[in-house]
Amino acid sequence: MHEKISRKKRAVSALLAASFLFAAVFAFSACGGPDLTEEELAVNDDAVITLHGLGEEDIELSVADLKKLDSVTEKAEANRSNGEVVSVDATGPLLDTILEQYGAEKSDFNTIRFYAEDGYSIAMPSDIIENSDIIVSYYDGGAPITDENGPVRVVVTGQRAMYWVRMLTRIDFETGTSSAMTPSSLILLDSALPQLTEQNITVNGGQVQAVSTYDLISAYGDIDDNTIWNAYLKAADGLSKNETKQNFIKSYIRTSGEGAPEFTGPDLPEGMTVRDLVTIHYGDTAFLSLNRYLQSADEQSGKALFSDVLKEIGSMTSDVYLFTGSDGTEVQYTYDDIPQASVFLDSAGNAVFDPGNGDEAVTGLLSIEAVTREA
Ligand SMILES: Nc1nc2c(c(=O)[nH]1)N[C@H]1C(S)=C(S)[C@@H](COP(=O)(O)O)O[C@H]1N2
Ligand SMILES: [Mo]
Repeated sequence: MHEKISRKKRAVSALLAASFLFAAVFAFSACGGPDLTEEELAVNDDAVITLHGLGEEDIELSVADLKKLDSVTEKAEANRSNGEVVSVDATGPLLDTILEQYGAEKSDFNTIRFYAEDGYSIAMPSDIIENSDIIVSYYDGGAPITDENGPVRVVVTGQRAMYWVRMLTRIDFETGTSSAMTPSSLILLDSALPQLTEQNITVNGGQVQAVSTYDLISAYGDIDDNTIWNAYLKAADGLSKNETKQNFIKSYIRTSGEGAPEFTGPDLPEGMTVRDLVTIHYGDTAFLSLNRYLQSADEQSGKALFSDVLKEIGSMTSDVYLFTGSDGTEVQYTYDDIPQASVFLDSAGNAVFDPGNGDEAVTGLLSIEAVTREA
């Protein structure tokens, strides 16, 4: 009798132990992601990313190297430009942790640019660098990141998916201050683009009409200026991008259809295009789409004060400005003499400068130049 009970007891406790073990294993695998062997977890260990700008020489970091650093695991979501949601459960070191190894920190840099295997690249501006967790992830959902997404993906919590660079190959750390935001001349794209040769280019299998940025800069900017490294693009929805000169110069501006003017090109990955361009800054030349600017800024009056246009393109401060029309007309005004000056599009779509003092307007306004710059 006694023996029987104790045998039963033993059976019960064995069952309890087994179910406890089962539950524990189940719970473990549920939070640890898929059950993968060491070998399966290590498939990408030899993949390498390059860090440029942290010292004299470039640094090569393998996935195996990344795994040796303290890591975080975060579930994150981001919006694609088309409204869809990208979600990940990312594991990897924070960019801060990587930088720490080299005695650097995020705030040392003005811009950090990420490059991918497929030609995609994006510059991250300093406000995003400062205010977000940047995870250099090697696992998604506890498993190595495959195909189009990996082996390494940048995940920037709370920021647009365009910063979540898949197939990461290289990170450039740039220290130079962002120059170029104080132009000395402004070109109106509304007048400039029609003067240049339109080309038929193929983008995503479709034909579009576009003007090459090389032609645009050759005609209105300084194509031979070797001190220019970047172009700055701003769109009607507030999106701003910093593009390498190299990528900028080999691309195009689509001139018609929805979303025009659009920065695009046959060789530009889809995610790098910028629709509804309002401004482009290239060296000390600024380009403005008056059409897009008026739509985004002040639909009611249909015109913009000259002083607001100056603000939009960055402080192009001067005592005197020269206004030039496509037909060669030139007028010059002292800033203080034209407080009511405005620009607008006439019914034929021509950009017009109205000095607002009773003088004749300039129709087909092509450029505005700062003649005497304030010291
Ligand atoms: N390598 C690479 N990464 C990229 C892109 C790309 O074209 N190539 N597109 C970016 C853009 S614009 C978006 S919206 C997201 C889309 O994320 P998904 O490809 O996971 O859907 O990836 C970003 N990362
Ligand atoms: Mo995107």
